[in-house]
Amino acid sequence: MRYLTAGETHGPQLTAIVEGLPSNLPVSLDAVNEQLGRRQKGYGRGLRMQIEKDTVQFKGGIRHGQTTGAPVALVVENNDWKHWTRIMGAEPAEEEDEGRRRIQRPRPGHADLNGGLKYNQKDLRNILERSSARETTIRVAVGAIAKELLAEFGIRTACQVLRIGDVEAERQDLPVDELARLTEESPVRVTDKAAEAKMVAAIDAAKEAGDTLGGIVEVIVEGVPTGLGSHVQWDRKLDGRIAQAVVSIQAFKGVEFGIGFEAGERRGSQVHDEILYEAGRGFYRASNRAGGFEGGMTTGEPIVVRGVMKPISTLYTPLKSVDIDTKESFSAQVERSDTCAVPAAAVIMENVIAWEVAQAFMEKFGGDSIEEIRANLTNYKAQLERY
Ligand code: EPS
Repeated sequence: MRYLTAGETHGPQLTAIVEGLPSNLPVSLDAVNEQLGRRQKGYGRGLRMQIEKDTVQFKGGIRHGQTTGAPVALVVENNDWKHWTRIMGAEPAEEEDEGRRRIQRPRPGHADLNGGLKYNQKDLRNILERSSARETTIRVAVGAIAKELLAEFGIRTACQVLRIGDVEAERQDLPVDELARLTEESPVRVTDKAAEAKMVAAIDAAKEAGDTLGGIVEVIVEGVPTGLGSHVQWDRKLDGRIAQAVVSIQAFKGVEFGIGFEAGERRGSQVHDEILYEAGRGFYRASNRAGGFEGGMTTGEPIVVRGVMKPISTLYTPLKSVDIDTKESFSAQVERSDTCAVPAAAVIMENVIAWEVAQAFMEKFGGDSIEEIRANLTNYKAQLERY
């Protein structure tokens, strides 16, 4: 399976084409819109989320609520486009047109300067528009379909926020369904109520100061069969693919599995998970410090991944930058932005990981229809029992 996205933050729409989905997968507008709605929520978001009410349109590959096996085309329109038609229109514009809202002061931390140099663009808006985290809207729509595919086979996902700025939430080891239910009720996607209040206060304080906050989020995937991914080739290791997907989310700077970076501090005996066996249950691990992976393959224990998001780079108290025309030092351009998008980032990470797991699932059990995949999975489970 593969997909590509297109579209700008203030363009008419975001688009994705998803190739390789099996036929007969039930997909509903409501299921995708639910994920889009989750992505829009969270304390600390800016004005843009009040303009948008992200809803998906199915433009190909889905008929009467099910996939047909053809490429699935997804569209999310930008409500804000109506204010940007002259600035962002595809038709030629006069060079001097004041309405272009040209950007010549690159914002530190964004793609602006590197992109401008690389693509030889003197209007950095051409970089900003595509590099914006708005693009995650359509990636979440794709991930929502991946979640539907996984759910068909009993694989479920959830996310939680573990840190915003200097406030850490207590991590509870909960089954995914309960974690999903509890975090959904929280404006900052935590289960720890004391931390929730402190996080809200920290976001308010950062906003007051014209500053931004990052944080750490976690995604858990339960019900994954043993043996997704492979040790035999570097680019087939599923933990490696998930790591790439996580760091590809705008503003993400790092990723870890299970106990993660703490493994560098502990002795081996305090890191590895002992193997046990029980008739009926099969092989399992006494603990899950590995976060669900050994040798790039799933162990059958829950996948536990954390990602770190840096504070959003657009600051209302801008940092120093250099004007690309005059080469003089200036304060960077201020563009509308969010104070904190960490709760939304958790939802994005959940959906991009759902895609990676679904892709690996299709590589292992892949068939052209849900029925064929189900038969392959049943056959594999029987093989594991005979092992
Ligand atoms: C976003 C939409 C954007 C920002 C944010 C994410 O809307 P606008 O730029 O029109 O205000 O709110 O993007 C960033 C802060 C960023 O740095 O990319 C969204 O839909 O999530």
